[in-house]
Amino acid sequence: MKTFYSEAHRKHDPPFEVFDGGLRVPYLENPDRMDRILNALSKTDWAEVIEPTDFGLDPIYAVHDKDYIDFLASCWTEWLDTDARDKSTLLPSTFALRRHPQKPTSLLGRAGYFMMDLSACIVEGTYHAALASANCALSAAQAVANGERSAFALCRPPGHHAGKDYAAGYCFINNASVAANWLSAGKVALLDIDYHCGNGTQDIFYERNDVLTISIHADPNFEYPHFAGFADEMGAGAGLGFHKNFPLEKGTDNARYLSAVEEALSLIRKFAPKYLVVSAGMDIYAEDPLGTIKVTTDGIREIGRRISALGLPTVIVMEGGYNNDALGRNIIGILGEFK
Ligand code: SP5
Ligand code: ZN
Repeated sequence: MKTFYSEAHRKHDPPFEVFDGGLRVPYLENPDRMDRILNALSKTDWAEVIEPTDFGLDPIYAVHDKDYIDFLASCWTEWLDTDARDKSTLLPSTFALRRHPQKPTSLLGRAGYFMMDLSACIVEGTYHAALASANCALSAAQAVANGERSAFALCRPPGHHAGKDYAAGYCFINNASVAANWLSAGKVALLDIDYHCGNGTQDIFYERNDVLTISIHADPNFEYPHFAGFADEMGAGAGLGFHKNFPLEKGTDNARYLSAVEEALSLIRKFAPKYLVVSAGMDIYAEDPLGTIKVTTDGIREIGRRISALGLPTVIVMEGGYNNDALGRNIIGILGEFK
């Protein structure tokens, strides 16, 4: 299986993130995650790791607002020009609610406007890494458009929390959405199995009927991102009926999770897309430090088997997953069903 991967992610290595209560913790979405996956892939006889192609900015502007991408491009240099005492990561402390915000011009104003939380930390290498990550997703989409049955985008940073005009939850550019939009000359289904709701993907496609978006995740009534992912959010305008959320309770086991997967797959069959994009977060794993869902490695393999049985040309995009010891084995579990 073609796996698109760039070393550019290594320079996106924020020193910390901030949890609820103001607790500074080491950045969970760290470069070691990729090493664990690369190591596991290198032990298979079917994974071929390839550098992504550069698709330029147009496919990114097609899903994100230009002023947001411009902010990502210039904010680090601007941050170094400020008189902040600790410049180790750009992290604002004031955030814009999307009620009647005035578009700010200052750096910290824009940071608070274009960022949703305290885990989308920006450092010098972030923008370059985010572009390379999006190019991995686009390259995997191109491989599938050219006839591959499946391809893997080994993306870091991940993407599914990034909306049209904001970074959130370790995500800056919505890789899976960029790929799905690039493929959307025909109908595309995007299935998000990350533990967290794919709020950014939901935001991007909410009013579109050519991309069916489905997210299976921990109920936002108790889990991040708190403000999206509820069952009654089903799309709007032309997109009404083309978004589906499956909020799940704490402790969800393999059987319950797989029943949500089956419901999602029957919606996809009915939609009859040309391509499938999977936002593959491995934080559904029972031993994940951020998760509360109890899917095992066997469960992850079974999820892969059932998605693969759709028989659709499929782009698998890396999202979250923070139990680094289990990450390689879990990714091999799902990818192995497509090889
Ligand atoms: C891509 C992805 O999986 N992003 C997840 C971002 C989650 N950030 C919010 C973290 C909330 C931390 N709550 C602490 C619970 C520790 N047991
Ligand atoms: Zn997640």
